[in-house]
Amino acid sequence: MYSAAAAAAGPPRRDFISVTLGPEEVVGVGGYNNSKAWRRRSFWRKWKQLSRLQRSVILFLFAFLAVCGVISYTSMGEAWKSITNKSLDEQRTEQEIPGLKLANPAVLPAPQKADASHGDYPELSLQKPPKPPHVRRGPSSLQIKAPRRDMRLKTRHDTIRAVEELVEADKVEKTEKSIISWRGAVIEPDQSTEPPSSKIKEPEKLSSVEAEDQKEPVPINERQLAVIEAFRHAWKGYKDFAWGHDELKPLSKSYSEWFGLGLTLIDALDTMWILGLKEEFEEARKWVANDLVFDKNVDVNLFESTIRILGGLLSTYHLSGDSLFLEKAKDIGSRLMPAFKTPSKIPYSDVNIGRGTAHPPRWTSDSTVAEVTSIQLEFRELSRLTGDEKFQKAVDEVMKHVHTLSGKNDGLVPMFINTNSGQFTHLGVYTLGARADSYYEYLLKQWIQGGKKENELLEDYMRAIEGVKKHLLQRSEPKKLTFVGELAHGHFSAKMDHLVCFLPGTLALGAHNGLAADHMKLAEALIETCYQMYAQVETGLSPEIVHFNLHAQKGHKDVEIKPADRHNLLRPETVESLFYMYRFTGDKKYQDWGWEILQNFNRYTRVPTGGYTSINNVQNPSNPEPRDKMESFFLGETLKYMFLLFSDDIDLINLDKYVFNTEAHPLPIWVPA
Ligand code: DMJ
Repeated sequence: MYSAAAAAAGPPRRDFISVTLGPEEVVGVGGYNNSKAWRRRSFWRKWKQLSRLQRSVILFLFAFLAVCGVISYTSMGEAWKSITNKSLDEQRTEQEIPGLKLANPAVLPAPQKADASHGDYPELSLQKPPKPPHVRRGPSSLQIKAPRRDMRLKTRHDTIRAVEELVEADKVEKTEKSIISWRGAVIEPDQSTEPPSSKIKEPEKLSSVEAEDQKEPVPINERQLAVIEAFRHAWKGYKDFAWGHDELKPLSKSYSEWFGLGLTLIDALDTMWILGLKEEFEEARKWVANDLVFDKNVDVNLFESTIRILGGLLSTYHLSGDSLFLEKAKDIGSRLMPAFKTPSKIPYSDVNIGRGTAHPPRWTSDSTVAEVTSIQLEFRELSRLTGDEKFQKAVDEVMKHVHTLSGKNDGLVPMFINTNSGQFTHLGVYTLGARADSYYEYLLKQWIQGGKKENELLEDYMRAIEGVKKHLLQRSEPKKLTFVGELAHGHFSAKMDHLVCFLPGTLALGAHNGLAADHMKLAEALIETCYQMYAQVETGLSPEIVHFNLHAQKGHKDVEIKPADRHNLLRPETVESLFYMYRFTGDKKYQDWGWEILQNFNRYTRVPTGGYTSINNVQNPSNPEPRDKMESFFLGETLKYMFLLFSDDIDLINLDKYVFNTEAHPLPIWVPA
């Protein structure tokens, strides 16, 4: 926690500050200087400084290489064709993991949208030929489908206007001092996700997602408009009462501080980008540029600051192409690295980002398994962007170590791991909820991020899902809902955290990526359960934890709630899974369920003066007992997934190009360079 006492302590150590760029590489407001023209001039100067002999040798070498290139291209062409013509099944067989029956070939009852994307992205197969070197790299272009005639849709510009009217926001667009190209505008790919500094090594093997041609402004619908309105209402509260602070307290019109790093603002950046909220984004961007300082004597939680801050900055960098966000990401990423200096290399939970020291919680030398295994997507991406492998090395080592550990139960992991011994502790308790949840999520997502090549990750994921099926699945009464319970020292408990509702989405994502078709079936069953966790409750909002009835009793519902568990923190997991399910099946019921949830958030958690609040009692519609706190993930995740769920545009964060971190920040899937 950030405290005045801590802030008053000694001067910060600076031995882990981020890479500093030369002035010519620094991007400021209004300009980006890593221009082709600059590079051309510099290259020409160097060329002219060479002797005639040196120039001749270089020219000869180029000519020689070109001839070799032509010869080898011709001779490899046939072999390459035969590889790429292999069916997906054959390719899978080649990659099969011993002991695992991996993939049933047919995965999804794919909707027409998903089919279309298959055609576009052959990297869905496991062995994609490398891209030619001229391939452009850069941020995605988003929302790029032509308006559909059969729907009452508006263009993005219409939408923004409508929302502005709705909330009586500023009527006149101010003259734009455009910081960067906005959304559909053209961003030169070589000014975007390419590492901006010559001091930073160009990533060798991997490239980012390919930039697409710019297309029509995005059509969006009434439900998406309602999400935009909700976001702006939440943002108004944050702006009026908590600007630059971690979380809004909407009732007391104040704020709470966790790390003192503007958590809500950073978490919300890419949501604003995706929703098309230009003014809000630019204002927030200014705060990041002028006020976000990591050189602070403050303890932060490694996991939380990685998924929210590092993840948020990286995805905003990818979407906007604005290198300010990459610079900030490098800064915070470097400052988090001391966490890995432990005897076992399993990171400590807490880091002082100003002093460069790290430590476990006061009462234990354990870390949480989910925390140490759910920081990988972000650090791996940071290495790819900076060319500095230390970030990826540190987090990969954790995964490799956990892969070899004993103490798992058919792939299910305990909740704690010791930072000295590197061993699991508190053995015997297995859950897909708090303290273990995103371990499973990141196994799959790292495998996807890395181009589906890292078999140990896939092996652990597949094994774990088998473990879930074997030990944790049960059906409730009377509706026979499939749910994921917990196992404690051999005893099954019918308890399920709302957090577990990430699982249907993750299973569906795996199935979409070629894993077993029965994962999709399980996803369908589980998302129905997660929806019932809302629908069977008086406010239509899920509690934090439910207990399922295993025995039919007259007048009893499937879902039972204990008094200590009946709060709702505006969590995203069910909406997140609804989004994946809709993307992959096209079944409108998932949109309708999400719509019900949004309306209930509006009914019971919206604070008239701005913001939304978590509540203490989802069972009491006449007094849900507001808790006076808006978690940053409501803007970072819940509303973002809501907006994506209501969209019919699969290019609005295309799931064959991006993988979401556990805080809903999309990061590019790597493709071979
Ligand atoms: C978020 O910070 C992340 O989704 C995390 O993985 C779990 N908890 C919250 C949301 O519920």
